[in-house]
Amino acid sequence: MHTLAAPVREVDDEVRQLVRDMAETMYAAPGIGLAATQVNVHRRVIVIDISETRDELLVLINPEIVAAEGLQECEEGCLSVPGVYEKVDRAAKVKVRALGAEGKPFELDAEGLLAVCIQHEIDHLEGKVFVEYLSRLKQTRIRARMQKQSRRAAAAA
Ligand code: GNR
Ligand code: NI
Repeated sequence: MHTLAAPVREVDDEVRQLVRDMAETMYAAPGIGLAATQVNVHRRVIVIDISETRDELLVLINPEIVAAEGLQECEEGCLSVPGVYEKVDRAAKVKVRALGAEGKPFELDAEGLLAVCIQHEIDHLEGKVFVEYLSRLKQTRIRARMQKQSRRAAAAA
């Protein structure tokens, strides 16, 4: 979870398959975004779908935030830290440059939840999880709870 993802050199069949698998995992979860880091693939690949209808898949390969402005606070959750929802400060607007599913470069201006999600997913690629923005005390509590849960899961297996 704390591994730095490497850039994709070429959007080939393998990368396209990864994107398909990640989209399936995100929709099944269900979640509004997924970084390759979360499926233990350390490449700079993100899928996002914040639509109500779950049919607006956004694929970001080698994403870079090229501009950011303002501030917003949003309650975030993460598939990698189940059950934890906490407010995090993020940029209100971001301009992101990335390659699409077919390897074509594009730029996107995002705000609101989409901007939050893009920042959350890019953090995953850098080995960062949103709980790292919380206070030490909250992080300690979250860690203790996750350890307790994994001990329970191990005991039940
Ligand atoms: O499904 C998710 N919901 C969410 C809500 C608020 C802010 C960020 C997110 S991302 C999360 C899925 C996830 O963990 N992606 O890494
Ligand atoms: Ni997450």
